[in-house]
Amino acid sequence: MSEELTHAVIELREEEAQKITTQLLAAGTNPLEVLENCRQAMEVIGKRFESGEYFIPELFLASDILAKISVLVKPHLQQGADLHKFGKVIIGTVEGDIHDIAKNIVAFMLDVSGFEVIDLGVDVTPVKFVQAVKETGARIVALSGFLTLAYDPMKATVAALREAVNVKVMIGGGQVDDHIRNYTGADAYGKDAMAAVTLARQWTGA
Ligand code: B12
Repeated sequence: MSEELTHAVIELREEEAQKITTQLLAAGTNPLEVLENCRQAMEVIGKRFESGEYFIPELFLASDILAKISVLVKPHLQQGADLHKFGKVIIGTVEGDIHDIAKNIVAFMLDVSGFEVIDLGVDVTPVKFVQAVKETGARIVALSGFLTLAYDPMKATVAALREAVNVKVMIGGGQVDDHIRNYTGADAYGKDAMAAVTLARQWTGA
């Protein structure tokens, strides 16, 4: 059944994907498993894009399907969770980059793990990150970026934050790794949404 979900997402069958998700959740499937199916589907979709089988409209449709599945999954992950008790996290895709599927998954996992997430969206300038920290008093900033061209804006954002406020900064997305973390001066790099949650928990003692 859960492979059927992966398949429906890969084939961009929106209604079927939502129907299977509802059935899986009603049958007590672990919501994290549902998200893992979506991640696997995105991996295949990414490969199809790279091989020229899928184009940009297909990627937008995939992103829309994932957003709808997230809405269905959210109440199941939040059961019993004490909402937003662990503090605020500011998240955004850095300047010049508009990839947000992964950023939305990270924001979603932080949210359902008890953090108050302030999502600044995509193509976010260093100044906007600094302003948001000042306005909200958040102690953690999460930067996402998929383009090689995003590394310099990440570095500039970390520098602007260091100069103006006292926050922990994590980065992730695409080819980001520990070398890029070193280059940008961020405190940590996380390979996926669960790594983001683990880091935020460590930094807040949650
Ligand atoms: C979907 C996609 C798009 C969609 C984005 C839709 C959207 N709303 O996000 C669209 C069509 C808009 C797009 C546009 C472009 N894209 Co594009 N895109 C992709 C694709 C196929 C998938 C990326 C994705 O969403 N993966 C799904 C997520 C869920 O995967 P994930 O990485 O496992 O996610 C986890 C981690 O990244 C991590 N994470 C992410 N952020 C963070 C942050 C923190 C703090 C932490 C801890 C963790 C973390 O957690 C996530 C969840 O577990 C990739 C190819 C690929 N295979 O990756 C190319 C890719 C990233 N794109 C690429 C390019 C070049 C572009 C364009 C420039 C194309 C063009 N010529 O117009 C434009 C960019 C425009 C811009 N200014 O940004 C290149 C980048 C190459 C490079 N080295 O720079 C890639 C690699 C494709 C390729 N091989 O050429 N793209």
